[in-house]
Amino acid sequence: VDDLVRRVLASDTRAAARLCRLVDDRAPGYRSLLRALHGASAPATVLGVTGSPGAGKSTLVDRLVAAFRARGGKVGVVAVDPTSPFTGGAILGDRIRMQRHFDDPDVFIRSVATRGALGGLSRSARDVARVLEAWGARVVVIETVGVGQDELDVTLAADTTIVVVAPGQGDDVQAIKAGILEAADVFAVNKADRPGADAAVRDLENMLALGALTLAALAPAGHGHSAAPARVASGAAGTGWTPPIVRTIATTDHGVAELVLRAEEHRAWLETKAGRSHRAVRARRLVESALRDALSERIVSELGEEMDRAAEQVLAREEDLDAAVERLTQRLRGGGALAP
Ligand SMILES: Nc1nc2c(ncn2[C@@H]2O[C@H](COP(=O)(O)OP(=O)(O)O)[C@@H](O)[C@H]2O)c(=O)[nH]1
Ligand SMILES: [Mg+2]
Repeated sequence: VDDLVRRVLASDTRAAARLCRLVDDRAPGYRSLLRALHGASAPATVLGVTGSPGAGKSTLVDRLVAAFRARGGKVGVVAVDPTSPFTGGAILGDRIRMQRHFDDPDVFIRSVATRGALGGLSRSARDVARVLEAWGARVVVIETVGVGQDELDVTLAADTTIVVVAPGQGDDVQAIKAGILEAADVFAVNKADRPGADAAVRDLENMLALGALTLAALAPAGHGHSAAPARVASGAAGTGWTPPIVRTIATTDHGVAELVLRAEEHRAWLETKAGRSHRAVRARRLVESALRDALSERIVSELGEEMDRAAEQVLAREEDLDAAVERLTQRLRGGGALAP
């Protein structure tokens, strides 16, 4: 085993930081280093925290980290920052929000930025979460803005996803993208000190009562060719999971203990029969999402120039679009390994 890998597994923080940088840079050989981590450490509980910008995710993550640290054990945080390929933008604010943990050697906070490549974000976030798990984190919290499929896919790697909803940002619950709400295993209605929190809770309750949200996101994607089990029964049937709603005030820690409790209940539910089939559906979607990302990368790296030429021909009506796609697909079939 590589020396760097050995040091990460021995909880060497500097080695973990170095491996994270190799992941960021997609340095040659980094995937085999990640693979060497497989199964080499105890699995961490992965907690996703998602929601609209400004909802209070980072403030809440700071509180969650404190709650997990109070029990002992290392904690990792992966902050997904879509705004900048460099560590500017939101991360500076997040640094302030999570400041008190920066001095704690048992808390590892790492930001992941987009490189513009399709699917790059969810893959990088998963990769960094793997490094933090290998470093010894018992819990890895992934904060991500719930905009765009790529970021929502980040939550497929989480055991439990907390969706943070806040009143009074002009985004009442109805206006929040359905995809975000459907990712929820637990809802945090944050900024409960502000007017509108009760209305937000009511809206969520109504949506849940209508069955609109209960695990709906886990219906297998695609067109009926899925080998995954059917959708998990809704909470009404008594066998499934209905996302609980917790009022929180992240700035004062109010409700955070209950939020942790609900997340743990969900984690325990995952071990039940219904929970296991839920995980099977999610794992199937994770594999599909990861495969799609890998193929997208391969398409761009292997066929970039040919796509340009095909575009010219299609534009000049020298070639039919379907024919061009068929031709390019054939080229891809003859290609090499999926991993870059
Ligand atoms: N009044 C109030 N403000 C909050 C609460 N939680 C977070 N905030 C504030 O909301 C702003 C955005 O918080 P942040 O954690 O950065 O949100 P994020 O973009 O979702 O990560 C900050 O100014 C926080 O201090 C809360 O429960 N009540
Ligand atoms: Mg944030």
